Amino acid sequence: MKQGISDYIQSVDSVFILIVAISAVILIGVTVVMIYFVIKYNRKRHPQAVNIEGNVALEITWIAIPVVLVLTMFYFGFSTFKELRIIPDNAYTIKVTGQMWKWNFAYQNGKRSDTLYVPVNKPLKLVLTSLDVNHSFYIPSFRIKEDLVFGKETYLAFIPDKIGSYEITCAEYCGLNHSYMYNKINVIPQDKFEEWVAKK
Ligand SMILES: [Cu+2]
Repeated sequence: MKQGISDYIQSVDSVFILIVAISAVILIGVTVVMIYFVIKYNRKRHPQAVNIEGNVALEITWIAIPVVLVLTMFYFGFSTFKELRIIPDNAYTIKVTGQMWKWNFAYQNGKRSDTLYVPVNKPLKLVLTSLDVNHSFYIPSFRIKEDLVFGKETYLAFIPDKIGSYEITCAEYCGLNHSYMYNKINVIPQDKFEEWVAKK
């Protein structure tokens, strides 16, 4: 990610509003036309059905409009998502391990914790994996979500640019105590982080 998380949050929210708006237009459009046709072509007015043999212009239109709408949603959604995959050269790497039913975070010097501590304004690369089933690393406040898969490493990058404490949760049902996979990410000043991470 080249931008801070605040800008990313805005991008994701804009895409969300765009997709909801397009969906609303489709929902209302289809419903209105459907009701109109139900009234206009009801049995009393048109007792005898007329067979229509096809209409090329109409068929092209009803293919083209949905294709444009769907590709618009895909374009903005994917270009926003791609930001998570841009790893800055100076990124600090943290290994995230998910297991039934807890998180484990490993820092570059080998320190481990179950609550995530990160320095503010520092690009981060999270490398995620699972020890058992599929989990999903989710920080709702940051609009970040990435699956953890057994036997495979996934990754994402972001720059936390606001100090504070935010929720981390598992967003993929992973068994009986799925709801225990709840923790915090604490974004703290750089010097505080260095002090914290140096303490074993
Ligand atoms: Cu889980």
